[in-house]
Amino acid sequence: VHSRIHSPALADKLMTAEEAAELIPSGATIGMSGFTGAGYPKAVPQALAKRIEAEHARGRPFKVSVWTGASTAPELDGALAKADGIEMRLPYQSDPTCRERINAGQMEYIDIHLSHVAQHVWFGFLGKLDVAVVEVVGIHADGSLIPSTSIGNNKTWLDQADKIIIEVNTRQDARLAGMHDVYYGTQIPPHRKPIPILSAGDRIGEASLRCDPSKVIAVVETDAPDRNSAFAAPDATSEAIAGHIIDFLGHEVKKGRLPASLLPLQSGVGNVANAVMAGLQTSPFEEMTAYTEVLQDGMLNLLRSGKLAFASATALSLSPAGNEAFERDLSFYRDRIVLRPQEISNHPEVIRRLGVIAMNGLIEADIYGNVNSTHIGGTRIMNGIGGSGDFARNAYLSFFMTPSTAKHGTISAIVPMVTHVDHTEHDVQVIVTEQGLADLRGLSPKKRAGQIIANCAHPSFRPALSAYYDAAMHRSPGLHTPHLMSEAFDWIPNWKAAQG
Ligand code: 0RQ
Repeated sequence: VHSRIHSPALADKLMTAEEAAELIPSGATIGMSGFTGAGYPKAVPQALAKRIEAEHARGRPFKVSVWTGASTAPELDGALAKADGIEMRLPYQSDPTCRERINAGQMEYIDIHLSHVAQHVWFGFLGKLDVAVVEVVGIHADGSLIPSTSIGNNKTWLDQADKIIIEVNTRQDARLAGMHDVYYGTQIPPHRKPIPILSAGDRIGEASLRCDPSKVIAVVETDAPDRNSAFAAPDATSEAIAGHIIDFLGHEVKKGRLPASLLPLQSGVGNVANAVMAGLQTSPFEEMTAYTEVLQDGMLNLLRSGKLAFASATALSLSPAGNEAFERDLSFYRDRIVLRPQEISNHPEVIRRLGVIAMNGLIEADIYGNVNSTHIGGTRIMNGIGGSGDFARNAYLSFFMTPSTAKHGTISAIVPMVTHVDHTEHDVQVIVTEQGLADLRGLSPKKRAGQIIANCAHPSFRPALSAYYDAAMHRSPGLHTPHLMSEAFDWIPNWKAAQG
């Protein structure tokens, strides 16, 4: 009956999600599985949200802190946020209810680099982890766990938590077993050793997650699919962005600065990133590889067509159609995809060694190349920095891409000074919009401003940006990074539009 649970000791711990949720006390810090809508627990968080609502109805306070890999889904972040059950949340999230509560000051949120999360827990920086709630696709006879469609921070949660709740999801394909590579060689300083990944496909660890059975307090069976959000078909804007990036990569190959098969690709979340991958389908590059954190439909199609030889990630993030295609040809993809813990998929050492080509989205960039990926109007969080900082700083080449305007052309993505900085001018090499591409390598701040305004800003905002820059050249006290501090933020209609 319990065909996925081969450990009798753990089969004995089977119970309902409601019974498992009863074992989580108010005030607990919970490490949940889940990364960009893949491999998150489907039942226990919802049962916990119901319990929290019931406690609140009785006038009793009940909140938990939630750590994850990255964003999850309405069944986890959404349900717990709606129940007003989250005291503190980290790291990346993209749930509308969470966002609303964080921005209303009702929920604490800590936005940290995805590669930092596990090590900060190991260092003791974040305090104690009480419970791990982790989705798996099966349990081996020895109690080790077959990971699901993401690994994220699961290794750390299982090792560090006092207690463990396992969700065995029978809807996830059992053939995922063997696709994972869980590295147990990470130490904390001063005992660290090099991480022996020399190419994107190297396997350095174990196929399953170790789990101390004596810590397991509940096993719950589930049968629900991942969130699997659909992607928008590439539109003219994202196709133009993809076109500029592909032309630029071709140029770099011609100049001898990139090999013909490029270097391992990293691609961020969202429609634009997906469209760039779709654009690579008709590019001249062959035998490409990917060393990334999320693997979206675009990359899956590149694997299928043979353009991409191999992809390393920590999570799948597929549309329903993408997931169907994945499961249909799982034996094909198994040989071409490896899923790793996010501390490895996003590890600065490996990203720097492999020479990753990073491509991430932005909310606004300023004329000197500082990038804001997370805040609207300087005060309201959108999602979080995710892995973009891990990749941008350590990449061989770091692209940031965006439509040149937001909100139907009323807001310029290019501004005099970003209202929040996630990626400093030192970590941003190429900015791309549908208007064009600014190659900032080797340019001083003033030269960068010229490129960004001329190539990336929308024509309707270019005159105002140039006027700001010219005024700053006349009146700025310093002329290394010319600015008018009292005017930098009241320059365009951005402010008013962003308050809406
Ligand atoms: O909101 O849909 O309500 O209009 O922001 O913007 O243009 O749809 O772009 O989905 O690629 O997201 C930076 C948020 C871009 C994303 C960000 C509004 C805009 C829209 C989304 P609406 P788009 P995308 C790997 C890497 C950080 C993490 C990261 C992100 C919404 O890429 O979260 O890179 N990145 N991780 O209208 C007001 C502006 C705006 C604006 C955009 N200037 N002012 N609103 N918007 N610009 C993955 C992980 O780490 C897990």
